[in-house]
Amino acid sequence: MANPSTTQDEYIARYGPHVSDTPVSGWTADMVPDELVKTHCCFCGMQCGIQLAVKDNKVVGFEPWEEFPFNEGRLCPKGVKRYMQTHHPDRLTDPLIRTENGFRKATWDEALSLVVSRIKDIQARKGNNAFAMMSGVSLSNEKSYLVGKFARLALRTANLDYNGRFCMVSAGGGNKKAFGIDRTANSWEDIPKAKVIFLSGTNVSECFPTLTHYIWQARDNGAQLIVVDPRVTPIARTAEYHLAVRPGTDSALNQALLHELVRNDWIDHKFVTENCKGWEELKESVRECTPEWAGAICGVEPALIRRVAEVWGTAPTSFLMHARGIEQHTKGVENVLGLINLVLATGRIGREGCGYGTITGQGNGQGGREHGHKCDQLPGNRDIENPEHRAHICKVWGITDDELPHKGKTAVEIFEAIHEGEIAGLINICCNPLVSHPDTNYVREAVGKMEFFCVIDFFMSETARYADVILPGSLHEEEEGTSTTAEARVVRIRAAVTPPANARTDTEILLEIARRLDAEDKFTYADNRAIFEELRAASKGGTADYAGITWERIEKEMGVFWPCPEIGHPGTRRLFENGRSYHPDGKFHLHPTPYRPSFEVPDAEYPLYYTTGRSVYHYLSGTQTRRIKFLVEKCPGPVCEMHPMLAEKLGFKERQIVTLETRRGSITVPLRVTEGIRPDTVFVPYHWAERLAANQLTVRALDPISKMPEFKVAACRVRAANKEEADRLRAEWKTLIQEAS
Ligand SMILES: Nc1nc2c(c(=O)[nH]1)N[C@H]1C(S)=C(S)[C@@H](COP(=O)(O)OP(=O)(O)OC[C@H]3O[C@@H](n4cnc5c(=O)[nH]c(N)nc54)[C@H](O)[C@@H]3O)O[C@H]1N2
Ligand SMILES: Nc1nc2c(c(=O)[nH]1)N[C@H]1C(S)=C(S)[C@@H](COP(=O)(O)OP(=O)(O)OC[C@H]3O[C@@H](n4cnc5c(=O)[nH]c(N)nc54)[C@H](O)[C@@H]3O)O[C@H]1N2
Ligand code: SF4
Ligand SMILES: [Mo]
Repeated sequence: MANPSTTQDEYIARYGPHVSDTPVSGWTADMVPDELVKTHCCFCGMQCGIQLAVKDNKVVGFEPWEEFPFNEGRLCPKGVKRYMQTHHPDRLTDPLIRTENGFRKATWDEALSLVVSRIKDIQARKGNNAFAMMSGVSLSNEKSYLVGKFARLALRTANLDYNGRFCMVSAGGGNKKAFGIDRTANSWEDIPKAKVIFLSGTNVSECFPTLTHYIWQARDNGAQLIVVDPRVTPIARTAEYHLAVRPGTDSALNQALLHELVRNDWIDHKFVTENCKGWEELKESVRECTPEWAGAICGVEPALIRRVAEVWGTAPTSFLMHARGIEQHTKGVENVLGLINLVLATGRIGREGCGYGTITGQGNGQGGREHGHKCDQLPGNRDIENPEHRAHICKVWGITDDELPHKGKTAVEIFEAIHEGEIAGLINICCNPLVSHPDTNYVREAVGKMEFFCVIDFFMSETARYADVILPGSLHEEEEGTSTTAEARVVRIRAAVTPPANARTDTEILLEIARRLDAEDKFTYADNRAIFEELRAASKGGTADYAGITWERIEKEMGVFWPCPEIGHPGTRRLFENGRSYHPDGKFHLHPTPYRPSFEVPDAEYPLYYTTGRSVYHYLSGTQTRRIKFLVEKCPGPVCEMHPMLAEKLGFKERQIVTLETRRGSITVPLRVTEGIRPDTVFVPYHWAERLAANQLTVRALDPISKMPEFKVAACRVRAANKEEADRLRAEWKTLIQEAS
């Protein structure tokens, strides 16, 4: 539990600007809200509690929700301004159909008839799998579950995948291999109790600002901090030990750390012998992996690796966390397993102050990856190819096995199949691949080749611009439901308002399409609660078991942690307390993770590492935050971070406009010269579209297990921008600032 004695003011005074400095919105007399609705922020996986202030069916502001135990009223700049999107002038409120001269407004009946006739036509000619669906986990659990069922039973296609494929799948793959379950092992309550905090590949202060509070509490309690990141992120600035690895080399570092643990016998022998499988093989795999060997690969001093191994090896308690910095690689699963090996070798899991967790990114990145959004998965985190798992879901859905499609293509593979003409139609809900998919120029070509493309969104995203039909859907605060936070706490999302004008809820849209596709009998829900009730039954007996969770319990208990198999069950804050994993043999599985290079590494032609990530002021593909003036003024567009030594070598100055190039594309951006990055690496945040998209440069190479793209490593070169590029950039930034309101 967060320390209740730290008030928001004290917090800001102490820890700086990454948390709201406007804790209470001042209401003028004519603005006093009708109602304060207790719900959660629509953005990241922290799912901070917030109260939305509602007046005349409009969200007019917010108040902190201090009783919600995770964040106790604290919010970050995005959370503070989130309400501004609800009635933003850019909201789509009517269905739109593409014509030769752009989009025209249509009635719902006309738009839906067109969607359904095109689905039927494509499927009749090319087979059911020629029509695919892409989804996203900003959607609630109810909507995620509904999308999974909708794709399989209404569209009758195997080809459904989701934007978690760009986000959580390497973590999920590693966690399932090691633990047999895919969630963080502990609730955040264990963080302040740990004496060593190890953060690998996560910029927590900018990406999960409210989680940082827990790390600061651990610091107050005497914890030492280890950070692994090619950049000196705000949290790295405060760490005792910062290992600025070369992008893509974490597995060498992890092996060397384990080598040192073995050499110094900082191993929990009882735990590895009794509770783990694969120790001898793992130990053997790191025999030659000395700090000197790893240091040369990672660009880190061997002495620092030794010291960090000692700090980790001799810690009484510890909490290790990682995020996309180590996961978005062609060896993302291996990187996850390499870190889990460090936790298991020292036996520091499953007890107070001893924890491990991947920090889930998107709002419902946890729940959304459990209930059937993925091409290989069914609700309850069941395996779509496991006959027993299929039988359970067939029973709940009232179908036979031959009516349930098998495993389909993953996200990047869907766009490749579109490129090849194998997939001819797509419904895209809650995803903006023209910004967030690797190699966006390739995606644009793919999208242009489709026979029919339908987007369900509340804003005209860059992807929606390429659609044949756009259906105006709903925001987080416009539907009842639940979401599952990064610590596996299932929380209640409350409908504060109804969708404006002619817009509809996402659920209504999907149910109506299902009805028109003659699948009405499978989708007879009275309301979203009925969907949750079915989800409970569908998840029962799976690893992500929600059977004991009800909407009432969630409200009363301020969230319930899964697994929660029965109504009387308290929920599970800390996994593995009995020393057993979720594998049938109950053992924790250790896996050797030998180092191998990234798909593309710098060479004479492209001599620098290109890596990408986030800014505190923007969210994902930016559709939602690029429209909010406050955030755009703070951060109008992407800038490239570059070390002064590199800038000097290349003859660049601070704020100079430069062009970065890889084998796939180029981007023109201003330079930020900073000592906070390795001299062989440049960093660009990815929240912008078209010619400002960082993903024009990234590579479509995938992790073989998780099919996660390698967003974090590409080889690039940088040159001064020419006049035309620089003028265009200035015009683009001006437009970005003008368009926000
Ligand atoms: N402000 C903000 N917050 C967000 C989001 C957002 O868009 N904006 N998105 C949310 C979502 S969906 C997600 S997934 C999370 C992401 O949260 P994070 O994973 O914390 O954020 P990223 O910026 O993607 O990457 C984290 C760090 O990885 C480092 N890195 C790059 N390459 C490597 C490498 O090879 N090894 C190591 N060790 N580190 C490397 C980068 O320098 C960066 O600082 O944030 C969530 N929160
Ligand atoms: N280069 C690079 N690329 C990356 C990453 C990186 O670190 N580097 N990170 C990756 C990660 S971790 C992620 S999570 C992805 C995210 O990538 P995307 O999923 O493409 O990003 P979003 O901005 O969430 O796109 C969601 C779209 O759905 C809409 N939307 C949001 N909520 C709802 C809703 O409730 N209903 C409906 N109907 N629509 C909604 C938004 O308006 C937006 O247009 O990007 C990935 N791409
Ligand atoms: S930390 Fe995440 S959930 Fe909390 S206010 Fe910020 S964006 Fe929203
Ligand atoms: Mo993400």
